[in-house]
Amino acid sequence: MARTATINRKTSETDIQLVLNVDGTGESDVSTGVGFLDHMLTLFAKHGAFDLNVRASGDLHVDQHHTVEDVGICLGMAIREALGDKAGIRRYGHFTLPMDEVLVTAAVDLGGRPYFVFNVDFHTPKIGDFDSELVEDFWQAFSVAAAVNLHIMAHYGRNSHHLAEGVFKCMARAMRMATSNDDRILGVPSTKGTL
Ligand SMILES: [Mn+2]
Repeated sequence: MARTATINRKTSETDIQLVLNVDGTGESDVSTGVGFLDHMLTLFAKHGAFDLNVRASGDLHVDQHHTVEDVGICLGMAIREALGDKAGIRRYGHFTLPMDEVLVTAAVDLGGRPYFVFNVDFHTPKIGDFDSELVEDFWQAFSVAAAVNLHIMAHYGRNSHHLAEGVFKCMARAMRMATSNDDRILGVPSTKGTL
């Protein structure tokens, strides 16, 4: 069965269409009105080998927060929907990724219970015109919407662009592992029988 999802989510703040294929090849077409978020989602798709199409129009005259957070919600909803009952998946995933002077670790459990730990210190409040703190807000929103336990930490690093990019690339690889199928897992990977 195809592990895909199409999300349409419209509020008074944002209007988002997102299409995800978990078993893709890294193709993406992303336009959110927030250039740095487009950059992050494009590399998330590439390094996760997910196909991702995102169209978002948000209240950027307020600021970027609603748009970034709501795209995180939609990506989380799409992951949850695409994985269905999660039969046969690895469930756990982790990666440690270097990005020039930055080293980031991400660990995920697709076990159905949201939890979020983010231990990344940005040294500048802005990355271009992007608010650095929105990286945390994006993944927090994703964690709740996808119902995943997500731990992200930067061991060290200086440049805020590299830190953000390291986080998204590392999450891509951790999610790629966690969502991949393990042919030794015949049902749902939980002793409780459900996730
Ligand atoms: Mn970059």
